[in-house]
Amino acid sequence: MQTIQKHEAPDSSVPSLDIDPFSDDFLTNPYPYHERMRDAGELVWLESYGIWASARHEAVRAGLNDWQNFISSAGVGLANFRTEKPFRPPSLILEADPPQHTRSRTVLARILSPRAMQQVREDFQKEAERLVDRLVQQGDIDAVKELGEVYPLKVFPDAVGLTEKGRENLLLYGNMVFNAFGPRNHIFQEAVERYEPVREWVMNQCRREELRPGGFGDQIYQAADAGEISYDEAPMLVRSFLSAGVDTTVNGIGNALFSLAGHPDQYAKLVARPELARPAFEEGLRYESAVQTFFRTVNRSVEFCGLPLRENDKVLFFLAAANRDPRQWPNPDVFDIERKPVGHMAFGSGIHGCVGQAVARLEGELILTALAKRAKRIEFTGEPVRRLNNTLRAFDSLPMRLIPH
Ligand code: HEM
Ligand code: OVM
Repeated sequence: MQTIQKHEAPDSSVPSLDIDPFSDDFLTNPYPYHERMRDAGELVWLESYGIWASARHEAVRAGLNDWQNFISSAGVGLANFRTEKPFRPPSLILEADPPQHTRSRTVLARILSPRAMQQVREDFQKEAERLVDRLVQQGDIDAVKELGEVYPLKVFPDAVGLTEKGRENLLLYGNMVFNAFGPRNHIFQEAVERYEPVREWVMNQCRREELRPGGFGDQIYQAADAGEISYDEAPMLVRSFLSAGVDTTVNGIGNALFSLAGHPDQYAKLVARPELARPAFEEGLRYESAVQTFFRTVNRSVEFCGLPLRENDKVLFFLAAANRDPRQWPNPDVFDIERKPVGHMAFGSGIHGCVGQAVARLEGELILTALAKRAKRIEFTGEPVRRLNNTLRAFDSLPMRLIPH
């Protein structure tokens, strides 16, 4: 089969924009660019990489739900695995289509089911309370280094069944994997400079001998024992947990703390009603989406949003732009923890919609509840410092003061 790289729009009537969605400027403040893309049309052509971009809520939802035409097995980043070498062996769930995807998904979805969440909830809650107790006593904290990173890096690897030693590798690995969905720009290059030792550590943790019996990781091997998946597939699915399970919640929590500290009226509402913690975390994900984008690859010629897409075209779906589409949300740029943003795209949609979302929500709920019960106010004490990532909306540092009740 001959595959041809296409870098031209199909014809001159296509709305075309000269925007680089992976430039420092775009990643620092994506929102004005999101608006330009949404207003230019349901589907627009980005000349910078010769790709389609979808930034309206309705189109993002429709595209992500059409897995037959918009496939994942050719990669969910800029690279087309049919013509370019993947950054790492493809994920058996994220970068797979049915029937492989279905097999992997069935196993991971059971391990991360609501029932499983009931079983880990107590441990996750104790850790949240212990950590926030200590940080509120401390008062001045870096909400990224001391809270956003510390909590997920404790509870999730504990639940997977990893050893304590070397867990910081998970943050480096996630940062690399999410950068690798973008182009090979300076952000990617700087992140992967020390890839090899991190990759080696992560792959070693995926071996059954390294995983505590009964933990989420070992349960993947139990699925292999039962014949649901092969023993070759098991370590790769543990790798999925270690790739997607930490940086996402680190930044989900970090972004929620950023939004709450920047909107003291909303934090006050949370203090008055700590039961708003879960919807507040959800609104945080809508308002500052931790995962900003994912790609799909066009499987065969298809019309989408009235435009002709060709086999192998790449489509970039802007989850974060969909989450602020005024066609979908009243006052989308207002952070309102009582909004209950049903239908947001921060976890994706359709067959690939985040399989770990119950874990993410549990962590977010428990951290925000613990904080609301212990700190009457949270205030910035310095400038937030962003960490640019080709896919994640992230911070390196959030200097904050936690003021006790
Ligand atoms: C899939 C976001 C937490 C594991 C996804 C997708 C998104 C996403 C947008 C869809 C990918 C696509 O459509 O191609 C997030 C966010 C999180 C989070 C914003 C935290 C706030 C987690 C956690 C895990 C996890 C805690 C735990 C293991 C996965 C996996 C997939 C996935 C394995 C692939 C699912 C599939 O392809 O069927 N996530 N995620 N995620 N997520 Fe999450
Ligand atoms: C995986 C994987 C990696 C990164 C992200 C993700 C958001 C999944 O290896 O399966 O989902």
